[in-house]
Amino acid sequence: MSTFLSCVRSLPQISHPQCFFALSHQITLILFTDSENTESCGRFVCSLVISQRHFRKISLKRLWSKGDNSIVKQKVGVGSSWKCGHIISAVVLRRSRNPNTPDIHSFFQIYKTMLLSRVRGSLVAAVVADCIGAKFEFSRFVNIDKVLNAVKKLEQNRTTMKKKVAEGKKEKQGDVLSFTDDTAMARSIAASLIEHKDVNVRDIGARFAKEFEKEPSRGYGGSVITVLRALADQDLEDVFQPAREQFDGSGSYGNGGGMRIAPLGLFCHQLPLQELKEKTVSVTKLTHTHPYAIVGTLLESYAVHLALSLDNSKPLDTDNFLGQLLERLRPTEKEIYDQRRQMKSKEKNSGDESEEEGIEGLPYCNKVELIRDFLKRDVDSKEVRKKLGTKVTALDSIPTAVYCFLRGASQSIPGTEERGPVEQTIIYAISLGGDTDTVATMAAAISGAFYGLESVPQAWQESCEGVRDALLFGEKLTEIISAREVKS
Ligand code: R7I
Ligand code: MG
Ligand code: MG
Repeated sequence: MSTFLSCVRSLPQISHPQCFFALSHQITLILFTDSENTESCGRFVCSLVISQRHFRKISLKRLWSKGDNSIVKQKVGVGSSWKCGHIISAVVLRRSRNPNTPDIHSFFQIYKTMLLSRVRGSLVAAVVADCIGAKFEFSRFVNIDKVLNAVKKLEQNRTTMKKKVAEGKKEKQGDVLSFTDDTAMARSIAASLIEHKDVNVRDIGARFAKEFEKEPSRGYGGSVITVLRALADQDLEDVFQPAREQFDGSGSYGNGGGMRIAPLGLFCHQLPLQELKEKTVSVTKLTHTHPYAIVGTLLESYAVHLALSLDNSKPLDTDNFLGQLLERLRPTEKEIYDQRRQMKSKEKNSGDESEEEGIEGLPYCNKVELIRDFLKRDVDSKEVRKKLGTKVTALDSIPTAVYCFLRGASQSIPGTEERGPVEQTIIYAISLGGDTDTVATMAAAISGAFYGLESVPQAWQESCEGVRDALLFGEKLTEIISAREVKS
């Protein structure tokens, strides 16, 4: 048994530090976990196994009926070095006579392949949404038809080009849409995470600055450029200082934190939520210190992280998604505002906690509740623009991105019925107008993490700058996620 367990331990880990697998008598695979992510993790593994058809799932109830917890533990040989918590899922690996039955190693290989598709799906969908959305940013009259015409044109161009190549004519590159600041900054975060295998704010700040210096006309926010110039100073003692000084010390509440955060949400796959929260806050504070920008960025990183963790073998349960999102967001939003009030009152040295000007209640949670209501009825674009917003400010765009993802997942966007959910999400987000590249990129990052790369049309991928890099970043991030050492 001990040789057997050490063999199990050496398997590519499924990457949650508190997630362990044990194999008993080479027929039973049981997932043990103490983590807060147990449910989704368990469901994901079960569906993966079932999808292979060589395995038969037995319910927890049936397992219990065969013995109590201690017997199960004993049966699978769980030793003291194994963290065994709440058993949330059990599957039986049936020994098949079929020589093609995947063994445990190919089981993990399948898991990795699926993860790769979803990590890449998120990054690539975000890039194409930024590229396609950029053309419409702040243009006054946008609607579904205009966006559909633009994507159809792009698709036709690719078809024509392929035809020409097939006829032996010389390949022309065709029009390639450029990405904007949203992608430029997300790439910096992805590249830094890959190099350092963790968040290194100084490095991310330096990359933001270098990227801006190299290509300043990618459409950066009006005020953030001051911060980016200051971050170029390698001797800067406190990297958060320039951002703190924005807007007379209140910090920017633009959506620039949220538009670039997806790689971090993916990177933190199956890490504890606390880590995701802390890392998101520090990356945001490099440019945006206003609590609205911080909470908005957290909403986006939580949404990407959650989308990646959910079982995508069945249609998304939008109500459940919102419920889980709110469960994460509510304590976080309260905590961020409380911290800000304490900081401000300390600054004033008054002793009592004064209300931060303009911050009342939990506006992000209220907007997420509004999304729940919107999904239950047929809401027109005008109402979405008015109540959720499509502005450059975080509070008026990040919840909108979550809504666009869920609306696309519900496949209820008129005129786009024949298209998949990622396409619908992107087209719909852009059709709302306003900050089109940014709302679309944030919505697409969530959607791609759930539906995977296959949901992003090839023609779109071939028409946008930066897709090849996104594929590469996706591959490297997946390697890091799946090779993460199990911490005991
Ligand atoms: O947030 P940020 O990086 O901008 C991102 C947006 C995306 O749409 C990109 O596609 C790109 O177009 O820009 O840049 P910031 O300059 O920090 O914020 C954007 C804008 O929000 C600012 O230029 C201000 O107009 C507004 N803003 C504020 N206005 C008043 N008071 C942000 N914070 C404040 C504030 O505290
Ligand atoms: Mg932009
Ligand atoms: Mg924008």
